Amino acid sequence: MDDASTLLDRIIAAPDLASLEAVRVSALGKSGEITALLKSLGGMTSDQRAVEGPRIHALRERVTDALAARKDELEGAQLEARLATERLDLSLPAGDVPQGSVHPVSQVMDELAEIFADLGFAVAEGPEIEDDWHNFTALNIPETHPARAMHDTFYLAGEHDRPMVLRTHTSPVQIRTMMSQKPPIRIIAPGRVYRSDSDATHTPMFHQIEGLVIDKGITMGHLKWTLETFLKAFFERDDIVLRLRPSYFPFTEPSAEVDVGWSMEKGRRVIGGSDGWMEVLGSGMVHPRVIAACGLDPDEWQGFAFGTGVDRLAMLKYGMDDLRAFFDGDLRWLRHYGFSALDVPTLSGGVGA
Ligand code: 2U9
Repeated sequence: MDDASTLLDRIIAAPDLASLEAVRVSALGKSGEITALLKSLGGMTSDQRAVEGPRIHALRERVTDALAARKDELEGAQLEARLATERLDLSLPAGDVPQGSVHPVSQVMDELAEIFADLGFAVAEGPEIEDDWHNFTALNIPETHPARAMHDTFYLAGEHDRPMVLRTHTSPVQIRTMMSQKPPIRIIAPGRVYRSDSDATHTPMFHQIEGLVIDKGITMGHLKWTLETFLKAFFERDDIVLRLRPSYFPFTEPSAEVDVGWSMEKGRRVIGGSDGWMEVLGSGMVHPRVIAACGLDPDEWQGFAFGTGVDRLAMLKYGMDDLRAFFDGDLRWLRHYGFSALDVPTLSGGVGA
């Protein structure tokens, strides 16, 4: 078995893939050693072939296996070497490459998720194309209700004569959550909503965030504390004063619009202080009919809900004055108002930190 041991030694000693290929050709190629041995079988007597045949075939198999094993080893080593040289330190600043920025709406959405996570709220999501039941009926807005017309709904053709709608608010997300999860529930539902409305202060698509708490013994007191704590953390000020004004929404009873105090600083109106009032949120106690529509007993479970526009919150916090600029995709605006991708909201240190 001299042929075998030298061949196997050469295979094991092959320093790289090219040398290994050379050994393979010299053994198994057209004029290779093993190919020649296989060819020699044709000139043998049947007795010789009975002895030599199995020996030569076994040799070919051992050499083939050894070649495959060495190939695996060399390829593994080659990959390791490549990975070692191509290692990239992602914490280093990027070089002179075009840099994108985080849109203020995304930044504010992240900040809101962070603040409400600290208060024990989970983020819930749902479809933007909704059916009429989840967007309206379950929220105590029946077909004849004037609020349907108020919402300037975009209707889409649905199946079986059931029109679908582009959700007019994120409230259907809370309906879906109440129907699929057992209370207690503490969620925020941020996302895109659509209304057929377009002027200086309205765009057909805008961003909302709504919150919902369902538990036993929930009162307006819990609502007011939650909104005050949230606004203090969001505007990063302690002098936030709230005023709850009675209002009407079909899905809450009682309902309240939430005004926050503002003051003048360097000629600008800023949130905080009490020179005047500005409406920032809508809110209320979840209507017992909404709780019942989701299959829960309103005598056992109560809750509060609130909603506001994310684009408007961003404008108030970062001093932007034109809502339409949010959706123009103007790079100069984004460079001015956008945030660095590495500028992660830092509120996780605690609300008000
Ligand atoms: C469920 C029950 C109740 C969500 C609420 C408001 C009040 C509200 C507006 C603010 C400005 C929308 O962006 S805006 O136009 N929202 O005033 N939203 S209470 O109430 C709910 C939601 C879901 C199941």
